[in-house]
Amino acid sequence: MSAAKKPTAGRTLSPMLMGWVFLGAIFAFVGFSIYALTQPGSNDSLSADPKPAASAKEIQEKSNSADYTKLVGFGPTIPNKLKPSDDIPKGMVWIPGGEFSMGSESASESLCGLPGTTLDAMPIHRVYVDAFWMDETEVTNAQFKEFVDATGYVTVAEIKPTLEEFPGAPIENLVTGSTVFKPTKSPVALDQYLQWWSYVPGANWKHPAGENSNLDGRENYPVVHVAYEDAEAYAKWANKRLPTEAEWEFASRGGKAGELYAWGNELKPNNQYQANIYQGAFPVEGGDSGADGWVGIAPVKQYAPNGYGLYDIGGNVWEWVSDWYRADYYAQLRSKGVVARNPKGPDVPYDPQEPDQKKRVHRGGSFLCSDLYCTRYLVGTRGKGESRTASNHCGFRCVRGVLKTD
Ligand SMILES: [Ca+2]
Repeated sequence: MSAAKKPTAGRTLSPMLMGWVFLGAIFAFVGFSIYALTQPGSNDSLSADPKPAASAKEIQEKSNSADYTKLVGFGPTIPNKLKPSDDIPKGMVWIPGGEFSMGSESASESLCGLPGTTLDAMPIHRVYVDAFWMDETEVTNAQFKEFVDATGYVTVAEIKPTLEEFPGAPIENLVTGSTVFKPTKSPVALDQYLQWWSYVPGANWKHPAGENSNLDGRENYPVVHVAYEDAEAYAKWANKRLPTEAEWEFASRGGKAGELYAWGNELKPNNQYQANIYQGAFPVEGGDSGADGWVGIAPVKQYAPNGYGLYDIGGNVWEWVSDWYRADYYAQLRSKGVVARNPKGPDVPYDPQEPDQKKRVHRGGSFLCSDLYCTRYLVGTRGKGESRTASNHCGFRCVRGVLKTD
């Protein structure tokens, strides 16, 4: 993000809205996750610990004595032993909770053509989360429609921007819409993301590509074009909530410890893709070969679930979690020298690259992530987005907490 792309407060709007002179500012946060895709993790103070990783036994012993901070690398995942009741909520799976090592490490960066992918996901630190239920899939269009039909809820992308939000904008430019990926006609430098994202008038969850598109045949696709508050409203209606970042990562690791992906350490075990990501020249028209079976977004449940029965926990669409984003949050937790218990994120958001924006964390990566460009389907890595900004590659799933285990 160059200094010229000064961030603004509020949601993403069209260049038409404020005039082209503000293009940079507007697209500075059109690209919440674009931004996340393109930018190094952020804080230079988050450096890798040079010490070699200890054995799992050593880490477990140290972890039990709350002195694990003398060690680096991933320790074991120690799930709670409590079993779920027989009353399984529809469409949810049991996540036992427990203690685990959270984050990513510098070695993972070698997997990504873009440097800095894991910086804000370091250092690795020990975390404990209670047990909970989690939606087995991202919330679908059909599920979101049930919510809207029952409540009359209107999403942020469907609300006309006002002059109060954007003082000085020409009246004719105050139009509803959202951010849509548009592949480029020819190869472009990957540091110019404005070239493949557009603010599309009329785009919203019911019209994902713009006003002439609809959801016919897309009932089982993840809902997109939802801002954080839209996801939160759905969760409340469903008697659920959004996961914390720690809950999300515990769940996504599927009971395993320190592996690169939600499904293991190989991107394509037995030469089979395990998630809907992007293969080929990014972001060029026709560049995505769809070798994983899908070009663009896919219906839910097209790939095998992870160890806890979660589908598409990597790839397909980014997922909102409830934590505010701070680039140095993991370093803060680690510096306390104890296992972080049910961490809920920092009290105040802060992204040093766009300090005026209030961002929440995104997790999981999307159908636009590739080894050339993003790789944030790496299970320990993080994304981020301005909380009122929606796009066609970000959705969510919910959780329901049921047990206290301490
Ligand atoms: Ca794909």
